[in-house]
Amino acid sequence: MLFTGISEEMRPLVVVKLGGSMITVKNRPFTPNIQVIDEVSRQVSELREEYLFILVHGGGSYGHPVASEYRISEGFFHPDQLIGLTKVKLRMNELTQLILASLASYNVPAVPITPVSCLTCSSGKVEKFFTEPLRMMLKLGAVPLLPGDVAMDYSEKKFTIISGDSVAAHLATEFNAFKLIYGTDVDGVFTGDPKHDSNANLIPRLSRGMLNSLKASLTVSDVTGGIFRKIEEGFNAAEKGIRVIIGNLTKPGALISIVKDETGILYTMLEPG
Ligand code: IP8
Repeated sequence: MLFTGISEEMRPLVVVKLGGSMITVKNRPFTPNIQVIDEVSRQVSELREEYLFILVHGGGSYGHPVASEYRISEGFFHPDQLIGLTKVKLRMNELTQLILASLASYNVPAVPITPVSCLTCSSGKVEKFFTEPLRMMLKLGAVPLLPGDVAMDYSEKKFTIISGDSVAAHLATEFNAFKLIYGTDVDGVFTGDPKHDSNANLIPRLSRGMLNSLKASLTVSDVTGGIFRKIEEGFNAAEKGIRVIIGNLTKPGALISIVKDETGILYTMLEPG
């Protein structure tokens, strides 16, 4: 059966990636940012009257330290890495569970879906993704919730880490989302690191042409490539007509403002082309 997006009578779909930097305390292992998680849940609950949602979350201080200890994203080179798959899953399941409980407390009917069970990769990139259960959930108005995850890989890697950024971009494209929002703990993409450089300026509209100079001034900080992975995946979706925004979802009310195009909120929009 061929599917071409969600039928017109349904609410517009918003895909939100909850970045690890916003939902966890990044420099404190296995520490959630419950306040932020709860505030996002509250906003999703409010927005659900008008929009459908797919929520994707990153690893932050849960998934990344374990994935990097076992060098999972480098692929299989030693049997001792296998228990690392288990340990990454253990930690990511914990984080998913916290988000799920928060969403449930706001009466959001979220259903967790684990990417390792429904997608395969090739050389670290999503190759096949069985999305039928998600489509069926969306038709009912349920909210699929997916983490970045370990994934099996057809190349000599054998396994990899698939970033929530890739999962979110893939799903936004497949379901022809109205918006793809990458939530982080800063207002968007800056000319430098806004946490350490007071001269760094927010880039309100980012095009591919600006990437090379940015690469010289920003660093990559986690096992799945940090901000550049997000930007790269975001451009893939933006070039297919999806509005892609990178914004600060640690601010109360920011998700509602971004979804509804309210004025006064700062963010970076990716410019296709
Ligand atoms: O934080 C990676 O997802 P991301 C998740 O979205 C793991 O890059 C398992 C480290």
